Amino acid sequence: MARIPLVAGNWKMNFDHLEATYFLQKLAWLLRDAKFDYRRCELALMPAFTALRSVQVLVEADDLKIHYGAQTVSVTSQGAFTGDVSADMLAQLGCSYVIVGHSERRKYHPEDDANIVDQVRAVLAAGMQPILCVGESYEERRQGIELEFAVGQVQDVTRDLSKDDVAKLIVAYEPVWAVGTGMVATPDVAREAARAIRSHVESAFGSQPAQAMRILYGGSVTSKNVQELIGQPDVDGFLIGGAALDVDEFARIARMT
Ligand code: 3PY
Repeated sequence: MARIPLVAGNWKMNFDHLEATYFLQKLAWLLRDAKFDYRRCELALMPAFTALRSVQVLVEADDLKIHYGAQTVSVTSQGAFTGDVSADMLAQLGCSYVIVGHSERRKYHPEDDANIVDQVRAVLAAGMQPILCVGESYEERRQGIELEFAVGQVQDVTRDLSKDDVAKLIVAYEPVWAVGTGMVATPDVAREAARAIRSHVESAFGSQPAQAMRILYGGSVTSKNVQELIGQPDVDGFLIGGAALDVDEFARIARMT
């Protein structure tokens, strides 16, 4: 089964709504100029909540083929949860994706496995696709348990999901030691992790969801390392941090993927 690669920019807490709009306009212009084929590679941007409506307006007005989504979501649908944003609110803004379980959310917010499972369910129920982040810390890698750890995180989240839901899941293998550090996984490391995750899904849910599921690599991706990473079987694209804040660099990565 051919999987269309996905290049998703995780803007984290950067860009207000005007900067987001400017970035998107320039990106669309750069890609038009380069005759970018959106059917060959899907693109997505994940702005802060405050920029989502401006992104939606621009995407709809200019009929842009660029998808967008959020960086986290509430596990509840409405009510007295100050500061939270529900999955339905995001779906209403035209979001296609929601990042779930990013290592920065796991570190700075009380997002444990149970909460992450509930976020995944909320995103799926609202008709969007979760981008589930998994990956080991430096310590787990040092102990030689990195694959067990990353696969274990996928296992914990998918355990009670249906085959159909698993097929909609996107997994981003983002080793914590590579997030925002400038240290990128070698192509071998990315390939081994992606293969281990897909093999687990295949043995737990069968070949159809395993072959449908896109597995991204994340962690210090730039145009300098993207080509050898995308050449790895089972790596279906990227979740990009710092390099997604530079529109020329993001367009370069999109073209190289
Ligand atoms: C990074 O590359 O720093 C990321 O966190 C991508 O999500």
